[in-house]
Amino acid sequence: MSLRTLNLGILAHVDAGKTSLTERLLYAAGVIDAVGSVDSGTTQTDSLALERERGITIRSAVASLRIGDTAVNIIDTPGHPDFIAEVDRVLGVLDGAVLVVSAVEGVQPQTRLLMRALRRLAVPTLIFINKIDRGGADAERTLADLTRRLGVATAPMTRVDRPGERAARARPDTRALADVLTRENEVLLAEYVADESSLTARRLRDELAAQTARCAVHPVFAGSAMTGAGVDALMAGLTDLLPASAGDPVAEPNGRIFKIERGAAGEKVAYVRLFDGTLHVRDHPTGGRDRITALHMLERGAWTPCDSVSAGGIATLRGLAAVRVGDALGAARALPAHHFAPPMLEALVVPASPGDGARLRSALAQLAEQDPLIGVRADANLGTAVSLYGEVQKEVIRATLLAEFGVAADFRETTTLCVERPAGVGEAVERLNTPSNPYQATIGLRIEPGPPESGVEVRVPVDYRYAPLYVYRTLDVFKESMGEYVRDALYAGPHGWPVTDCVVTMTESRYSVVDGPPSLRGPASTAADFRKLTPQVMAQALAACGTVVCEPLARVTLDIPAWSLGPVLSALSRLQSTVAEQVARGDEMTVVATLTAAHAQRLHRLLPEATGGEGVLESAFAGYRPVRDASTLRWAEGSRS
Ligand SMILES: Nc1nc2c(ncn2[C@@H]2O[C@H](COP(=O)(O)OP(=O)(O)OP(=O)(O)O)[C@@H](O)[C@H]2O)c(=O)[nH]1
Ligand SMILES: [Mg+2]
Repeated sequence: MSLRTLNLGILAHVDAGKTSLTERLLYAAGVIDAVGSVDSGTTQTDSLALERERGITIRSAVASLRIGDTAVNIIDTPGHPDFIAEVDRVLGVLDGAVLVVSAVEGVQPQTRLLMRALRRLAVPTLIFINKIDRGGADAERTLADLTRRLGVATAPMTRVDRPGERAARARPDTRALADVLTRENEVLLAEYVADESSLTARRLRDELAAQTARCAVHPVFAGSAMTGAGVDALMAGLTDLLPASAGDPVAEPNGRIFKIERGAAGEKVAYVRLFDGTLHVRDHPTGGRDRITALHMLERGAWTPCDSVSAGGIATLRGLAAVRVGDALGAARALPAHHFAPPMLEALVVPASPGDGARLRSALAQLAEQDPLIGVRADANLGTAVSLYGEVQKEVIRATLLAEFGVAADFRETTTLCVERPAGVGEAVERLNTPSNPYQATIGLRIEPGPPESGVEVRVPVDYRYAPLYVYRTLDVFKESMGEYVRDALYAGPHGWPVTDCVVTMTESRYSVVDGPPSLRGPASTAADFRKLTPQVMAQALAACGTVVCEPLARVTLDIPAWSLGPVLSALSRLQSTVAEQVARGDEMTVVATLTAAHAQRLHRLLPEATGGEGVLESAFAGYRPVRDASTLRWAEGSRS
């Protein structure tokens, strides 16, 4: 029997029941003998101490089970918006997904955000309406809510008896299927009109799988992760309706690292999804010197050592010291842009005891490696700043620093994370053997504005004769190293924010050697000379062009009761928002507006009062804009410049 592999993501708004559902699936498939619970901290996938304590998922976790001839790798993801970066990385490695929606709360902000991302990436997705056993559960209303608020075609697969009771059950009911499927397929519609009985159950199921695979429709199951109701039907749906992974095991290896953790001995453990090819122990899949020292695959719930892994599955790799989350392995694949907004907040982090600075920085660097969307910036004057999605993440980082690294640290107030863009073109040069230059190197740099959201581009059009190749081995290594020094130097511009959306060109480069011509004679230049001189020249070039501080904008979508439109619009105007859209739908309104990220935070806090607790806010990154009102940044300009 040949085994298919399905890499399945479980996604949802916080608390919808992803971890409970994962646990229930593992139990139903016989992987575990007893169902653990989130509330008592005994589930398979919420395994971190902090997750068990708080009852929320913080990191994505992988588990596996077998359904018939399908090996399913389940990735349970966090739902809290502060941990969206975890979901971001996982999206690119999925064959299919289950989007969980609570039958009590219905569609929530994160539900919409995730559904949009899943559809953008064309990930075939089933929907599970969970918690049908809880008081107030209404699967019919939730289904209507899904169709209306997510704007997607849904195919109901089950019907709920006794909703809201412990005894609630979901039974298969696909009477609406022909109707849903013929809407998308005219050939099927013609057959249906000619002869209703031509659409056999088999035919409908194949058509449903085909439409699900191209995200034309989303099959909707209902049930309860708590009681297990409806879970069998969902499991059948996973194998019948979602496409298994395809990949060529003899092609060149092509994989993506989507998670990194530390093993028991502190070693780096990288999780890879292998799309093509085969990896063996002792391979060098990164092109560098690092070899794979051990490979593990999940087999019926347990990580099992193996000699090789082939296309399709998920494995852990040890021995690759330099890999980071998001890295491509083997045959290069263009890295996709992030699927969600970058963090818009930042806070300074300071050690509780002054002597702990170095340990704090090294611990933060390790955390950032597990999660590259967590930016850590070190600045001689300001200390260390961490970019953030929100307050819960801040608490989690603080607790992690203490528990895993033994470093007590405090965060200062959270502020908006701004950027600086060059205001024009700036150039500077420091030459060898001149009084202002304490280093043995000549470096010239020019900085100019790049397109918005283009990041930093570094160009090093330097001839090999002007690069100290006895230090850097090859010209490419020199160029890469210069690129790194420049990026490091751009961590903080004249106003203390990271400099971005610019092109930096190396305009001059010279080194000295003991027996060189007079202008280039001196102690042999070292890498440290180039590394240390770069920030000095960069700072001069930045001072020459000047920079514009820009703050992040948020585009918010507000779903509010119609009666609250007045108070909401007046709050939006106080917060200097631009209202782009107002749509009335019965006694509900949707308002779309753009405002600064700092004001969006405030709106978030004002909303419950303005809408009697009924309003829902969803916010997305909408680019950067020059700061108009520096006071919105709180300590930003005051203590930084
Ligand atoms: N009554 C009932 N409660 C449920 C059900 N599923 C989950 N819960 C409860 O809902 C809460 C959240 O469940 P989790 O499984 O942690 O939800 P999650 O989606 O994994 O949450 P995060 O990972 O933190 O986003 C817990 O208290 C669960 O016991 C269900 O089907 N019925
Ligand atoms: Mg969870």
